[in-house]
Amino acid sequence: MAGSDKFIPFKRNNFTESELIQKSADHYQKMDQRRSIREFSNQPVPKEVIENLIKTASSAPSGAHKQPWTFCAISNPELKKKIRAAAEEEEYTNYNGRMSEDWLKDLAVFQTDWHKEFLEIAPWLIVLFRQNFGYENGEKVKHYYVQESVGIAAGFLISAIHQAGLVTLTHTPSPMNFLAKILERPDNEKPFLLLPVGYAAADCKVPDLNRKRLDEMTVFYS
Ligand code: IYR
Repeated sequence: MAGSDKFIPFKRNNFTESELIQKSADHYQKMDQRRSIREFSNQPVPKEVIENLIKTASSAPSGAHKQPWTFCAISNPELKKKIRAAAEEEEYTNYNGRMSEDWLKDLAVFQTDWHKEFLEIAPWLIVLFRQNFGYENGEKVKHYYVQESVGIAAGFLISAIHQAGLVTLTHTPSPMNFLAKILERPDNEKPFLLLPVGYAAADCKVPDLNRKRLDEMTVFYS
């Protein structure tokens, strides 16, 4: 197992109510500034930062603590070029017939198209793979709630990227199996998300979106 079979003391916090209110409000303010970014600077980001981001993502909870994920971190220009070419090929087909009229209409505000230059400009690409099952000492082992677990890890990763002062985009070129091929992943791994990571371009603009109000998305049962 990934750990011992003992229980150990949990180092708990014991904040006052006003501390809780302050801390949660501060965190909300910070997280509310996060935006999905498609215009990246090519300014390098140290590998150590990427390592810290991935370790944070892997602190996410997972079904039976199986940690059913692999993070591929790519700064190699040749690989980024290959990934861009393959993603653009799929996206070209998507934007020219594979996506419905409704879908294209819903995307209009984002002004996206099949061009994905950010895949080469961003200093890092992180490709998150989900492991449908695992291998331990060459034996297949079961994984549970894989989608949920990897989705939560992706959320942790996006949050960590923002906290570090960098930007990303949850990019899902579809279909995405070209990523498993290019990165030569084993048969238990399927691509889940592709995240370019870096600084935003100096002249970067984002769509003017609103977030749901609390009362539009919350039901209290007090
Ligand atoms: N994968 C395409 C299309 C796309 C789909 C959704 I849903 C988005 O929120 C944004 C884009 C692309 O990346 O352009």
